[in-house]
Amino acid sequence: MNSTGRRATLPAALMVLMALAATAAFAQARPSEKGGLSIPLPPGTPPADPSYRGSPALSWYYMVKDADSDGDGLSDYEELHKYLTDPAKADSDGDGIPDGDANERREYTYTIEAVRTLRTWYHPEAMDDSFQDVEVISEKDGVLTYRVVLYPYANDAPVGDPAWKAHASDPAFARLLAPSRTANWDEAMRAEILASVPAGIATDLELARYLVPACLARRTNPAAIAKGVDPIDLRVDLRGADAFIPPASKALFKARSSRSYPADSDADFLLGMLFAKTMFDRRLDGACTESATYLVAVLRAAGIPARGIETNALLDFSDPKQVALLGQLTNADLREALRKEAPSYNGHHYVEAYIGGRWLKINNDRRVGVGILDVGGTAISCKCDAYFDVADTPVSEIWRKGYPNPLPYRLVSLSDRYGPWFDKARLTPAPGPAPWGVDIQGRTKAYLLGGKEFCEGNAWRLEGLRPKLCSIQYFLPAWLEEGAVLVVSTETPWDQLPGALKKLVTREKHRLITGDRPYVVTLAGATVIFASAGQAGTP
Ligand SMILES: [Ca+2]
Ligand SMILES: [Ca+2]
Ligand SMILES: [Ca+2]
Repeated sequence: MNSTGRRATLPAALMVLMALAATAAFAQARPSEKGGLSIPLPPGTPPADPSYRGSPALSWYYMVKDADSDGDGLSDYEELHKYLTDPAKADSDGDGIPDGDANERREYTYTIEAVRTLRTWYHPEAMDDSFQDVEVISEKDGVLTYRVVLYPYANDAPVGDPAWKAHASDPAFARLLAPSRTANWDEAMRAEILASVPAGIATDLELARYLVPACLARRTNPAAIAKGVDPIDLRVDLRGADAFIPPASKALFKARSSRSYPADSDADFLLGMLFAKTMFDRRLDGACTESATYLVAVLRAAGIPARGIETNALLDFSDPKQVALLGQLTNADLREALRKEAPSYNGHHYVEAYIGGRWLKINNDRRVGVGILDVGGTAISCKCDAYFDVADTPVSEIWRKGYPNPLPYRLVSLSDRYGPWFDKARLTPAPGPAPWGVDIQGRTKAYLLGGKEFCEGNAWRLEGLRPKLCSIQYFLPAWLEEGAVLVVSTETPWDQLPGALKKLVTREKHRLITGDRPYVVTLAGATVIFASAGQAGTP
């Protein structure tokens, strides 16, 4: 992208051309291999739409148009949350070059610059978001070469935009609310979801923060397919009138007899594996692709526009040349986190929901408002596509073309940079491994502070508080309000305690807090409980 005019609206004619090109490219993509498995889908299954690319509903098009108070080409929101430049000064550092310049944008934060290639499955206008700036270098023979500047420490903050529902009458936008081929839902599912919502939830953000953990937690039945195997491994092609399992993965699909969920037929098994309504009704667990489909359907049924996103790892770890590029990174935390990634394909599906006029990322670990760090097993995720339904995408086609070699992405060059005005204290979230938890703001009444195990082990003990699941990424005393509850793991070391708590609990006292019993103190009208895993109990 250029230095100004970000989030520029794609010309309508260009979008039509892109849609036509996509249609032409995928119209003949239906597989025809002999020996595959063709499975009829139930009558009434919505069709797939392989021409989804280019839809404004999958870009940043509908996002609330923020003010640019200083006229430097960057919105106030982007300056506050992504670039960390001054939203009131067109030239934050006074060097004569405005903040909107591609380099100036990187001077107040930490960024990674990479050149990557993506094969076949990509969607440039959907890749540009709150965490990455994308510039297309070339598009040739189904391969996109692009430069990306990643802002790993950017963050999204929802705002109220009461006018957003006006978009719902726009046909492109309405698709973000409608049932689609696998992200299907019906009135019965909608009614069951809405009936479960406690009183007092007033905004879409509160609703998402309630529904995401609640609907993920209701999945108590074992995954329809083996752990680590998902529809991508099975290469299911759902773009045609029926589902097609190619010969290469037919045996894997048929091996389900050893799985714990009983399914009578191929069609029944497929429904439980891939279709949101069936997952919801059967309370089935699943891997990331199914979870994304499931969450998209749950959110849409509840009236929150949602879409799936495909991300992949920064590099192909099976290629020593690409791994060697990690040596270019000066950020040791990220460099080492990347080196620990699995040396194989590492891609992830998660969700973007349109809340308060912004696209917030939602992950299947219950986090609402997550970024690009430490998501789905990737130290940094690079977004390559957004879609209405995973069935629309060419994932099965790509995977038939020789997965795992070659992988559909490659890192060509890599560097990182701490801007000269970089100030660690201004980053939210702070650098380091992304902690587990939902970003808490608003009316939440309970918070958990501690490691992943502690939070997961105790979240459900707080049922009865609103919302039912509460957790915390970063402790901000301002969030503590009269009547709120903060549960802190006794495993939390002294130096990791929030400053406000340190003032309340002396170092000596902290040493005395053991796992024997919850230790209760009050702070600014809120109750603080130090507890070990499994004993937070009812405050
Ligand atoms: Ca500005
Ligand atoms: Ca500025
Ligand atoms: Ca400047």
